[in-house]
Amino acid sequence: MARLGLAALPHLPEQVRPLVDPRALRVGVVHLGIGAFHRAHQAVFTEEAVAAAGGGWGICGVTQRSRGVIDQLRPQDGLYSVLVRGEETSLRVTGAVRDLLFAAEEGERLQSLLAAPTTRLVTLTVTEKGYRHDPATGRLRRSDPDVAADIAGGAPPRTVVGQLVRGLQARRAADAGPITLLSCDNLPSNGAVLRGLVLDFCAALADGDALAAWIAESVSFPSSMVDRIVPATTDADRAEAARLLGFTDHGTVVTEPFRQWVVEDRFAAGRPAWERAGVVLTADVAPYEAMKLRLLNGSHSTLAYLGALAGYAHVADAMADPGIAGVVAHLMADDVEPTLTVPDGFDVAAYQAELIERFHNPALRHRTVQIAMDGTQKLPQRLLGTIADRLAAGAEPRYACLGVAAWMRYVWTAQAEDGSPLPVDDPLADRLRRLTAGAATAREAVDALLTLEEVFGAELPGNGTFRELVTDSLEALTKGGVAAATRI
Ligand code: CS2
Repeated sequence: MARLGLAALPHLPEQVRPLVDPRALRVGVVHLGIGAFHRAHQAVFTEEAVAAAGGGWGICGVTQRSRGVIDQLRPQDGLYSVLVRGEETSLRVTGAVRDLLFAAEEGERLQSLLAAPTTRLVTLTVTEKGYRHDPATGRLRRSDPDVAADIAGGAPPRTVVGQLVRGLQARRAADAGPITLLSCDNLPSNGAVLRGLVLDFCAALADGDALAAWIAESVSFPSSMVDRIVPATTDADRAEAARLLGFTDHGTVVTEPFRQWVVEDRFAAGRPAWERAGVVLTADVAPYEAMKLRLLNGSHSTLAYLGALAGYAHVADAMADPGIAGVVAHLMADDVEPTLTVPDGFDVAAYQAELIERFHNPALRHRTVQIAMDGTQKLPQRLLGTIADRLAAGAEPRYACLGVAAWMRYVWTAQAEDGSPLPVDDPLADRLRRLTAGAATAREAVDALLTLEEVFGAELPGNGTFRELVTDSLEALTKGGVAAATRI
């Protein structure tokens, strides 16, 4: 079977062709972190916006560490299909990605692209750990060897913040005009966090003050909330895409029907007409962000750790366990909901019901260990904020604390209840192993892990109620397993 690419377009069934002519689309967006999520989310919205209202908003997708996506998409002229799995399955080829770049090998090209007047927007999905910040404080980790190398002028820059600052430096020198940097990662106030990190980096440079002053005038950092569940693509997904296309597609991505994007409308140099594609453009993203991070991602992480420990490979299998499903429902309604400021006219109960339905989607094979990754970078915004708010209100956030305890059990034992190994994939994995190596009891494991100040902050570990709730849950998980701990 031939491979997808521009030459295949005339042979594709009408309903699966891109909405725009990829050949006619100029690059105006540089996207850092072109993984599956970007391809199933922002790229799709952007293509629809261009189809509705025009504009040179083609995307140059940048990948950081591995050539994987380049090798998938370059031979396909940037084309790939999005396979949507819900009650029915549908597929369409996206034509928004017009160029690809491997940052580790093409540092100069990345810098020129960031300095080009035609580039007016940079978007990012580099995952939580890609920001190289302390999750508890939001500050740049200057002790990180890659960050230190980038500050010292190493080329090409190895970190995302280093790439951005070097690109902005070149843009200022070229007098190429204003630009917007739009974070699309699952972090609260992601725009403000990115801005803070860029300025932290500037502050470490000899000529950083002038650059920081130019950034204050010329660069905007809107926040955004992104939502679409995008599990890793499987061989079965690729086979299905090939069947529907009549061509092989090495870059296909699989996702659910639901999609949402709420963006703070503060762009220094224009933007695609995303509102034509259903994006919500608003003055304040914060309430949406908190809702999504605490309800969806907080539940997701809790489900992932409890599910993986109990031996469930996929989210939908874990949701079929009444104990785990009960914990998720209570976590949302009892612990998270009272902490939220719900946007006017928003039905938060319906939102929760919809989330539960999305988690049950049997057509999505979303692996629990995929979500379990990088827990130290995810817990603060997903569960610890909820816990801190409820404790301050005098309440006992039992279910959120059970989520934290499940993470502890996962990283402490690195195995499921049936003894099979679980991967602890985390930038702090070595620290986690060292901290818990000597723990013989649940209480010792809790005491050891709560010393991670960059995750738990300085105050929360000193709260006795928190410590007891987490310890009780970890004891229940240790003695009676997930079944005992989730008996409500
Ligand atoms: C998940 C998210 O992997 C994870 O940590 O919780 O990727 C989640 O699927 C998305 O945020 C949904 O929008």
